[in-house]
Amino acid sequence: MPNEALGNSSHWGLFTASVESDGLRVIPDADDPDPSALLGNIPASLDTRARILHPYVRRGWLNDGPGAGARGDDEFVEVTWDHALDLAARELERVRSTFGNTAIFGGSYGWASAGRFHHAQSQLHRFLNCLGGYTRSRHTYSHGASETLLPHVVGGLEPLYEPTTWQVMSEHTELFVCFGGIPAKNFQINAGGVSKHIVRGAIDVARDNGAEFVLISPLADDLELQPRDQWIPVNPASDTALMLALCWVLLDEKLWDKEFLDDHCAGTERFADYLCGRSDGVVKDARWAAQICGIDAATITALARRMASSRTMATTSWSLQRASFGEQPLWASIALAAFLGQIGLPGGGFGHGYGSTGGMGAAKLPYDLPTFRQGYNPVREFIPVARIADMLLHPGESYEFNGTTMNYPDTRLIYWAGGNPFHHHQDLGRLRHAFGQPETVIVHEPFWTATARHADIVFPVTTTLERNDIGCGRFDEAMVAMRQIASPVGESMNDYDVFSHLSKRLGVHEEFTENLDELGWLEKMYEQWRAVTPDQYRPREDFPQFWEKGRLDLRGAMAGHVMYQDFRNDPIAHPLATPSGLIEIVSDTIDDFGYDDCPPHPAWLSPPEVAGLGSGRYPLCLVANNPKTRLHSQLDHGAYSAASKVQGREPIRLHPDDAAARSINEGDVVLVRSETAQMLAGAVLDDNVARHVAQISTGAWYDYSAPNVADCVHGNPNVLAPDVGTSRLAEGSTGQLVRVQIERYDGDRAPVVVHDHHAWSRQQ
Ligand SMILES: Nc1nc2c(c(=O)[nH]1)N[C@H]1C(S)=C(S)[C@@H](COP(=O)(O)OP(=O)(O)OC[C@H]3O[C@@H](n4cnc5c(=O)[nH]c(N)nc54)[C@H](O)[C@@H]3O)O[C@H]1N2
Ligand SMILES: Nc1nc2c(c(=O)[nH]1)N[C@H]1C(S)=C(S)[C@@H](COP(=O)(O)OP(=O)(O)OC[C@H]3O[C@@H](n4cnc5c(=O)[nH]c(N)nc54)[C@H](O)[C@@H]3O)O[C@H]1N2
Ligand SMILES: [Mo]
Repeated sequence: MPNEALGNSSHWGLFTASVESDGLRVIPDADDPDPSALLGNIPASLDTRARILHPYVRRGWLNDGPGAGARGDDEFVEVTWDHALDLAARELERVRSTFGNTAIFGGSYGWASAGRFHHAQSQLHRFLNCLGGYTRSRHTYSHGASETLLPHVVGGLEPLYEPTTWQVMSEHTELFVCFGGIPAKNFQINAGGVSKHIVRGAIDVARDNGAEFVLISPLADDLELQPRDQWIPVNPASDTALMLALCWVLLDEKLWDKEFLDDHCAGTERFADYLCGRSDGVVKDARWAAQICGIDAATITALARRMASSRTMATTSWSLQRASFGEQPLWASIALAAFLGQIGLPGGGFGHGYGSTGGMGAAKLPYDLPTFRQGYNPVREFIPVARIADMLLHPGESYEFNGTTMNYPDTRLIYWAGGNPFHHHQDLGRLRHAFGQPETVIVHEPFWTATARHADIVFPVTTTLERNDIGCGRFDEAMVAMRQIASPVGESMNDYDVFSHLSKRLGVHEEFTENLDELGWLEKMYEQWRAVTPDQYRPREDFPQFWEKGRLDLRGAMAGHVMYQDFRNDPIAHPLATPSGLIEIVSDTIDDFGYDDCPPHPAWLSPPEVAGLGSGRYPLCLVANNPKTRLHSQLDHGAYSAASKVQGREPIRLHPDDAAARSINEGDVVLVRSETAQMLAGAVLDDNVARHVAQISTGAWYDYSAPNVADCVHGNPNVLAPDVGTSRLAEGSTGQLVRVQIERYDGDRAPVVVHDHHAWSRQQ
């Protein structure tokens, strides 16, 4: 390959890279005002210790057939591509003809890599659709509770996909009240790419225009605090109580916008009865919330008054709903914003996920992007995404989801490409057991992740550095040529080529490939997109010109968008798509479901994550949030991620007083125990962490090489987190919070071997 610097894109930004004698050199894009430090992980893409270099088949499966042996603990046998492809094709054919396409689980949730063509899930889904379909998964780990709840309350997903923009807020918002913050670590990222990181700059402009920020979070660094800001440490999983009390103050002091509530909302009276204790005998006043939230009543009252006297944006991070009864804080925040009556005003109302990604609040393009079509999936079966282990362990059993009684399908074959369930799912011990159930597991991965280690057939695939693609995110104003920089590592192939080979063996080659190669597809996707893009925005450049130029600026982004403006101005002419056409503070639909874990209006249900905080066997609440130094588990072995580790383990932050009470010093290895499992981590003392709270990022690769020492010796918090849904309404993931105890660990020092496949194999 040439060693000139070529353009590329990642979920955390544009860069150019070149292969130098001492490794890959990565340079952030010159036009990015705030490039991400995560680019420092990219050279590790080519690290052969972590890469899968050949196709492999698990010994037990190869010798004794589907289902045999111990998935995850068995050794792998290197095979030729032809052999591996023959085995996979035969097995797919056997499962589909014997059990039907429903028996193939192809949900394959995960972020994969940037790039419109080599998007691993699209590749897999198109391939499986050519074969007659697959059982899919619905919604996300990011905001599964929101995706189910929002249509009931506001009639759609506008808060997630078309929120009021930063441009509007930086001009108009006087007070940002940020539940869960606007974490700078998170707005580095946007799915599909982010050519310009604009959020930090937008916050600066808002501040210059006089905006003030109130951070409500157990962690002080969920916002880059300035002297005028206020940090209100809150007990994890208690925000709903706080929001209810804020509503109560607004009601009690008649600061609520009665007119807005009357004209735009359904159920205010019943909700007010609940706030005042008329329905359950408990007044949700500031004193009540103070005990639950760990905030004094005067602070709550003062905050409510301040919110009522300012143009206020109340935003909840997605993390709030990734916990037990995760529907409640989001719903309560909408009720709170409705009480304030600023929904639909520029810079007022509620937001959900500002800062959760770099795209949230960036201007959206009013047209689609080039797409690799997935085709039609005739299989109707699906699961809410986080019910994967339940599905595998309980085939045929019924469960509730969003008002429907559903049955888990009987999975015989799992096919995963572009995700890492042994990163993203909860209770990984249970997931290992669940992955032991089906007859066959096929995984495409560049790296020896725990998911690859739980496969029977492992196909080594390329990273973006080793292929050509088109890069563009949905809130992005640039489309870039992602040019191949390096030769495929080992024997790895593009996902597309693996599926092309399989489709030939299965008789659907033409349907899957349309007889096009990589560049042929890029040209087709680009030209199809150009043809349907509205005239005024259509780029002049044809594909060869675009490819030569390397970059297009996309036009038309809706920088001045205000969410629900039309509805606010005229709710009769522009009703919401809810049964009442209004914001449903009370939902009769949800009422009819009769779920005690998701009542018909926002309610305090006392999540186990916060009940009895500071006492009992698991006195601490561990915040297992998204990582600062990587994207999920991706490139955990990269330089930037590796530099954060403590004695090679994932850092866990504790308040100095909580550490002192446990004789834990900075840099100690600690044992973290939950009801579910135990793991090792490396202690960091930090008073940015509230009392009785600890924090560890997700994404340390699951290292189960020394089960006599701990379930994970590296620090993947998903070994600890219980595998329960938010509620029967959404069945969303609850991985954000888990109750733990932490102690200094002076025992056997099992090394972390997970990033080096040779070291791992020796350990087995
Ligand atoms: N406890 C806890 N758990 C959580 C969360 C939490 O807050 N707390 N957050 C959750 C959230 S919001 C999310 S979105 C999930 C994220 O979960 P995932 O999206 O599953 O995590 P990633 O590490 O991004 O996994 C992507 C995988 O795809 C691989 N990959 C990259 N490019 C390619 C490619 O081109 N082809 C193929 N075949 N593979 C590729 C990568 O190597 C990586 O292993 O985690 C969830 N898990
Ligand atoms: N660097 C980086 N950025 C990322 C990602 C990544 O892996 N790395 N992942 C991306 C993805 S897929 C997603 S979905 C988003 C996730 O976006 P979020 O879900 O918003 O992100 P998290 O970091 O999990 O949580 C944000 C903060 O919420 C706070 N928090 C947790 N529980 C509570 C609570 O009960 N109450 C209050 N008030 N605060 C609480 C925590 O202190 C935490 O730091 O991030 C995206 N951005
Ligand atoms: Mo996510």
